[in-house]
Amino acid sequence: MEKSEGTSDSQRPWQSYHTVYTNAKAGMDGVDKEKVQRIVYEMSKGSKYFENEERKEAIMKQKVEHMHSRCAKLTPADISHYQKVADKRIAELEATRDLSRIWLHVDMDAFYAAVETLSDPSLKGKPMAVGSMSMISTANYEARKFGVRAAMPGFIARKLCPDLLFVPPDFKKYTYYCDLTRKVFRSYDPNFMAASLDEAYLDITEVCRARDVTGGDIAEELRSRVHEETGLTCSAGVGPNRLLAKVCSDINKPNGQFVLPNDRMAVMTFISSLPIRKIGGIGKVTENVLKGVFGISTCEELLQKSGFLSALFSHSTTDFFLSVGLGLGGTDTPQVRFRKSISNERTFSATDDLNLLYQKLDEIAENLSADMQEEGLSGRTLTLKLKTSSFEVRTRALTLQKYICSKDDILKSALKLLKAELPVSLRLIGLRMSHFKEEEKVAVPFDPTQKTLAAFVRAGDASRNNLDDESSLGSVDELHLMNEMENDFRLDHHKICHHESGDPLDSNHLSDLNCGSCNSQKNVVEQEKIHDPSSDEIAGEEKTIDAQPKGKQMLQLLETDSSVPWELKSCNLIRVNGNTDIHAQTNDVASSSLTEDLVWVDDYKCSLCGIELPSNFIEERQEHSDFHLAERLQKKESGTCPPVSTRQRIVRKEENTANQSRQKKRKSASTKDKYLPIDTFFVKSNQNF
Ligand code: DCP
Ligand code: MG
Repeated sequence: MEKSEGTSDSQRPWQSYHTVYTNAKAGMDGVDKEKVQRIVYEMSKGSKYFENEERKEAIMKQKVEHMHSRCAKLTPADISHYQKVADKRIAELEATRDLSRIWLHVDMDAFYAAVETLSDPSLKGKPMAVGSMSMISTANYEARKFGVRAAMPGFIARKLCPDLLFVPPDFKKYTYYCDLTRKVFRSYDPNFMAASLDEAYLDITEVCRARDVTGGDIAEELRSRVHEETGLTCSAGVGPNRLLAKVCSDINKPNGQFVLPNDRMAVMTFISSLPIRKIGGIGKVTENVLKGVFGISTCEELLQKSGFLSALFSHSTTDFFLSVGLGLGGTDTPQVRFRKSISNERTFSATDDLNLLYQKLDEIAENLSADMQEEGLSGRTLTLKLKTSSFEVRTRALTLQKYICSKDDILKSALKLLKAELPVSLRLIGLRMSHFKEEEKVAVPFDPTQKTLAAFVRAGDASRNNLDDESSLGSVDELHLMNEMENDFRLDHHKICHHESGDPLDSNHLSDLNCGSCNSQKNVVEQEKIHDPSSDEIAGEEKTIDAQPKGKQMLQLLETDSSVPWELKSCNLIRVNGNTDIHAQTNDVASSSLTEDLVWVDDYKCSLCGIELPSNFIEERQEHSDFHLAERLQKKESGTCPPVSTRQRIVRKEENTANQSRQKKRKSASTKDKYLPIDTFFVKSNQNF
């Protein structure tokens, strides 16, 4: 429908319906956005997915309003104080600017679709998508002209583009081509960082120096070598750091490149007018909040509003925003990391059929076991992740006395966890294993989608891997900054299995259980992160700022998925009530009693041991809560753990009232309903502010 003057917004409700697949990707510049939005709106209306999107939208609006009112309460004295804090931080960050390195980010063009076209040249020039009527993984550039894109359900794509051809995914092929591209990347930077199957970061400083050529020359050469080796095209960005290189690689897609010189003025000019959404780590929620509350649309405005940001966001988030405003990003090559968890999950059409659910669990256990055995890993903590038919995400953990890796052992434990949840209708099941044997920990190449506190402080870097935070067990985007509401699903981790299809909308639309998606993920942790000198630095800074007026806790809600309260999400344990039932059924299962014990005081400190972890370090927090979970279980098994009902939470004097109120709410919730729906919980949490 064309825009017509005088038509009110209420007559065009699709205009405010934004979902991952109404966002533009490369190749979608000329698309009639309003038409796409209307079709997506009309075709999704009434589905559970739609309801969930609406709920998330409402929560986001609530967040914006809350922050708005906090912002309005700032006095001139507050503003002046926080401006000084921000100016000092900007100067400190500026002092870390490193223009000595040349980074190249390379990203294959329409990767899966291009590989399929190589196999079947008859697809050339025709609009085509890889995936099914349920979900598509990617679309070629011909299809993108119609608004078709990754993460969109196929039946909507077909409506947008009636001639659209569908090709089922074939991960073996993608891995094969991925390996070919990586051989080329390695010849320019042996320590290149893979960010997903189709993208990588290369430090090309040395090769440029040795051959006395420019970054642009290397980009040209690398792209043509990739083409020679694979027959596929790719795009590249060259810049003084990874964050900028990533932004640059998207500018001239497909089959193009963009070079940003290693010059401060050039960087500042480039970044100043850059829309914030182009930055990896800034997704829909962050964009809406920054725009809605502070009127920030461009990176330059992040610096202009630095005082407000400093007043209302956590230190790490403010640092991230300021770093973006300065065009800073990662320039170092991080050290070897160790894998800290490994996971496998599957999305399928929602079902409560026990046989099907057990079958899925069986397959996932088998895949997880195979991955673990391939890496020679055995672990003790198994986490089950479930997404219900109404998109509620639950996770349950279990820690065993012995290390396991066989399918049978995994399945036995997984079944215990799943049975405790029945009856339930599910659309996703995942399993994650952590707590590996020390001697088995496998060093893996750095993955820029993983982030640690130390690395963040050093790098101020972000990679646009807008993972669906509900979609991958323990998945982390580079900054974990705010929760993306997107379903942008990318897993890499050098693993074959990477596919999202499934059933984002109501299963009435299409039910094909065999079309489910499957993901493997291996998470890593940086060695010696606790002793990183730069983390000491930030700790010092925190003290200064912690002395400032409180009131940031509520704002931290912004930094996680809108649909999952941050403190629950960070513990990755969603259950908020009725935990004792589970304990009665199995001694192994540690449910969310931990969420009642572990509170992130001031959104920084673990109430159980005092370790400091900012809220956006979701993976680290999850690992940390797993640790306490295991500890609790061991005590329980040895009979030294106090019963859940008599738990003694360490409430520090600085613990915020918001957390206390949440605790109260949880305790007073009906014991009949084991699970307080996330949205209900969220509303309740918000009422406390
Ligand atoms: N992918 C997926 N699901 C998503 C996004 C991507 O399965 N939601 C897969 C298919 C893509 C591949 O990952 O081919 C790489 O993702 P990109 O975002 O790089 O998208 P493309 O390479 O397809 O297109 P381009 O990079 O040209 O925009
Ligand atoms: Mg790509």
